[in-house]
Amino acid sequence: MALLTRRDTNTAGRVSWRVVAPMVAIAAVGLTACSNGQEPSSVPGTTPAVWTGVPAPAGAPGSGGGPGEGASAADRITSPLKDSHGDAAGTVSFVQSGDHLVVTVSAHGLTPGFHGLHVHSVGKCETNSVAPTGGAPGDFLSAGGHFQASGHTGHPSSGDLASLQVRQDGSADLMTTTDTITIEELRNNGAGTAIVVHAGADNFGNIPARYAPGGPDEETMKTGDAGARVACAVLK
Ligand SMILES: [Cu+2]
Repeated sequence: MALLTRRDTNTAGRVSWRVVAPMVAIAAVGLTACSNGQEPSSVPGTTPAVWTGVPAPAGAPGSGGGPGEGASAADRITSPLKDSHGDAAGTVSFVQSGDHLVVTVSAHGLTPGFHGLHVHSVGKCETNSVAPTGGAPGDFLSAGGHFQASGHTGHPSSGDLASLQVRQDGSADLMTTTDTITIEELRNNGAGTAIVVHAGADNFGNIPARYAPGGPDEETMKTGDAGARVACAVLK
């Protein structure tokens, strides 16, 4: 039990301790009554964890609440993911935290395994749609190709992100960071932007020369061979 005490030293040099905040003991009794199985501790730094320094960066672990808590609206995008049936499939958030973005994805209803995850260059998430460049329709092809920040042309594309690993129950949670795009670039792109979850894993163009002596082909460089698009969120 935590009691706030004060160290006193009398004129003879003897040290004594006395309780100066008995209310703390009452609060501790209240905690003991909780049924969450956690025991209160008198040791600083143990459960519950408390941020005692400067405010945590927006979106960082320990900043309180969910990612983006504390960030201004200008520094944050939060959008609903939808699947190929048009149903809710989770949420995504992008929070500018100094010189980088904190990207958080929470998804459900997906196939277990790794899924390619990228920012795409058109802010449209339409099922059974045609790509801006034409061709046969497919789910979320309306979102166009991978997003490139102004002046960037290489691979990986600016909007390529760490892959989403889906658990056996179809849900996934990911927090990652990137400094290849900014909130302003996502929000101010002329055609808008979207984040797309692909059906398959992204190989990031990493095809060994023994399989492709001439290097990965154009299709691999475009998509990382991540295949069809299974979930999408417009970023705005
Ligand atoms: Cu993609």
